[in-house]
Amino acid sequence: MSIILTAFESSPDEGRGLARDMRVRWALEEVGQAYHVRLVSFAAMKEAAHLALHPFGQIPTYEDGDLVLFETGAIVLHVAQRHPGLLPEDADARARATAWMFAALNTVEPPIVEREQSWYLEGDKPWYAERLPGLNARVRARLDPLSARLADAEWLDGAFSAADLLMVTVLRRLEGSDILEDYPTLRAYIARGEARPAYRRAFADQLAVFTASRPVG
Ligand code: GTB
Repeated sequence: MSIILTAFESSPDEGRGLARDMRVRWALEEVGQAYHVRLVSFAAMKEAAHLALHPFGQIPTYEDGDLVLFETGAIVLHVAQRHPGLLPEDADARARATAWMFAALNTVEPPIVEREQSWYLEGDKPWYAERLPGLNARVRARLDPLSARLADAEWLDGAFSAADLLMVTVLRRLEGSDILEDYPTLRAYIARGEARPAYRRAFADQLAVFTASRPVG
């Protein structure tokens, strides 16, 4: 039985590892599970075969035998529950790590995505310059307490866990924006995540998809 993920055939992030398959690749690398990737085009994602795996026609999906999952939070949690290495053994510590997983996806990621999408969709509109300070403020309202809470700690709650994996991938979506310049603690936290061997393997694999899709010459 082998695990199969879906990922963009041609990712708009151009190999920067910002699409959400990166989280699942990283999780599987952390727990040492081999997987295959099926690349899908934007058109194929909206066709019946893919919609049977993902009701919203998105990537990533996860297949393992008869089990089909969508939503990266659910997939990473499933991987972390099935294999040692991404969640603490202690029940209370596991519950706290799960809370941080939800915090990454439900509390920290939404304003980051809203800011990013506003740039894509409205960046050329006359009102965008007026809207940007509000978008930035909502991102900072999450980064300020997160940075304060992390302080000198290496990871969110004890050892590295699925919560850090999700939080680092969420924060990476700000890379290249000037916002992170004000958060050295979070920049160092992201760098610690990116330095993990499992992250590097996952990143190299998704980059190889982009490199292979580029025309030669
Ligand atoms: N909540 C779902 C999850 O966590 O799995 C969200 C899944 C999702 O948004 N998938 C995106 C998708 O399939 C790809 S990752 N979009 C196509 C569609 O909805 O039709 C989001 C993403 C896309 C591109 C970049 N980028 O270019 O930097 C970053 C993130």
